[in-house]
Amino acid sequence: MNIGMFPMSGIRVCDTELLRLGLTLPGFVERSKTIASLPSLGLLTLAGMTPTRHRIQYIEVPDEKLLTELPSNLDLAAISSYSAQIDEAYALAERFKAIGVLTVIGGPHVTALPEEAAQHCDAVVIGEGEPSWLQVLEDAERGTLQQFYRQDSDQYDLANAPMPAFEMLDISKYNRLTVQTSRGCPHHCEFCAGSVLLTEKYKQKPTAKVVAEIDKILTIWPHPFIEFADDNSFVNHAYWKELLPQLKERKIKWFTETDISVADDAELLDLMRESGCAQVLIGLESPVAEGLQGVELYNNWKLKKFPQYRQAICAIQSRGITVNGCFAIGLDGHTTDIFDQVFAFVKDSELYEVQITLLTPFPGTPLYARLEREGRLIEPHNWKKRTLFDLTFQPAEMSITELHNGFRKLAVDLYSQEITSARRQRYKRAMKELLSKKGA
Ligand code: B12
Ligand code: SF4
Repeated sequence: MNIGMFPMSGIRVCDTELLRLGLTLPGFVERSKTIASLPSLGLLTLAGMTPTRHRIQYIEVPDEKLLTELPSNLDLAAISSYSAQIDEAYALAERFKAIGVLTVIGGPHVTALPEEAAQHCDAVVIGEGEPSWLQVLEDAERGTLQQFYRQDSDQYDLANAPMPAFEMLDISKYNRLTVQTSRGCPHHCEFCAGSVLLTEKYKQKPTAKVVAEIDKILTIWPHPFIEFADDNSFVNHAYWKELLPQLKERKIKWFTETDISVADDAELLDLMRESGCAQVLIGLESPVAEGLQGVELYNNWKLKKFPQYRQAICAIQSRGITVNGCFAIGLDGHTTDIFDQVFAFVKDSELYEVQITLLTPFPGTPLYARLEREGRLIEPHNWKKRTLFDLTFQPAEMSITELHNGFRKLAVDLYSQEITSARRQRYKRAMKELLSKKGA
């Protein structure tokens, strides 16, 4: 078959004022620019396990309307999207269906809402794609494509993970490539829309497979920057202590997402730095304990960790690894003081990088279900606003306008040229001092 793989790869913000501000605020656009050029690891992985008798084209779709001409002679269009671009993904599927091309879609959004997706696509893959993909191909070839494919995620082991088809990429278009070491997370945050939506179990890929993926990337990109597409990397320290010396040998630079407990292990932090870790992104979520109450649903883990925040940031950054601290603004414990509280925390804690997002109820999350029950969702099915920057719910302790305006002002204050460079300079100074102390 001729298969087209279409990742919806745009970055979206509907709030036009914020979008305009984003264009002028240095600290705000940097991370979006960086991630905007990430490829779809999901589709590359499925491409990697596709039997060689099929021919595959990989075409990124930053905006569905820009795809004026659809590729000809396709038998199957495989589409991947998150919530924000799902309407565009459905529109693309409808265009393919209209010209007789079979369509299949996957990803966390359609995993949460398979019936919605089935109104637009011939087949919907629920959950992780790998355990269903060969069946999808066989059925498409035979003309017996089913409407839904669902496999028990417990049955799929990352020890069987295929090698992603990185060779399909035009590497000149990317400034980072993604590699996944794990799926899931042992915590259960109410708003989490990451891979916990795909698998309940925390799974890890054997280190030998991770190293093999990096070695493959090295054949197409000699000095790569790797972004680990994990939701929470350092759950199993022994695993990383086995992996990190092997990364060190390969002289790469890398970034990942983790919870704060990584700071408790000095040996691990040292190994991370030696192996090229540039930055870790940590979901701090709130600079005040009130906001963390009830966020982690199993045992209030995030609230329990709150007293260690400043010390942990210091421990990580003192290794020369910068911390990108993320805050979800609008948590139920947040009042109109939250904007000043975030600003003050960023200043005192000496965070190098900060990411503020609005708390966002994504479909399939416990947060979405609760806010729906409480009648607090604004335009519950307007998926294009699930961007992390558009307000989609009624906050508990302030008005919609207060949250909206406070968030914009905080973005202006935090990401201004002056504050952004002050943060960077402060970090550089601290590093210099540290090095001179070490040298003394
Ligand atoms: C890389 C990435 C991107 C890339 C995507 C690259 C691309 N071209 O597709 C870019 C930069 C474009 C991006 C954009 C956005 N992102 Co993003 N991104 C990520 C990130 C960092 C890693 C995702 C990843 O690679 N996962 C690994 C792969 C293997 O998993 P997967 O994609 O889910 O694929 C598996 C299954 O879902 C399934 N599958 C997926 N697609 C398909 C298709 C078919 C046909 C089949 C059969 C199966 C299948 O099989 C795959 C293998 O099992 C995550 C955070 C994280 N650490 O995970 C956020 C994340 C996915 N992004 C998120 C968000 C909110 C956004 C944006 C809205 C940001 C913005 N304001 O613009 C946009 C939305 C774009 C859209 N299409 O709607 C949320 C998603 C929430 C949600 N449920 O919608 C996440 C979870 C971050 C977060 N914590 O909130 N993102
Ligand atoms: S710690 Fe992060 S990845 Fe884990 S459940 Fe919470 S938000 Fe999701």
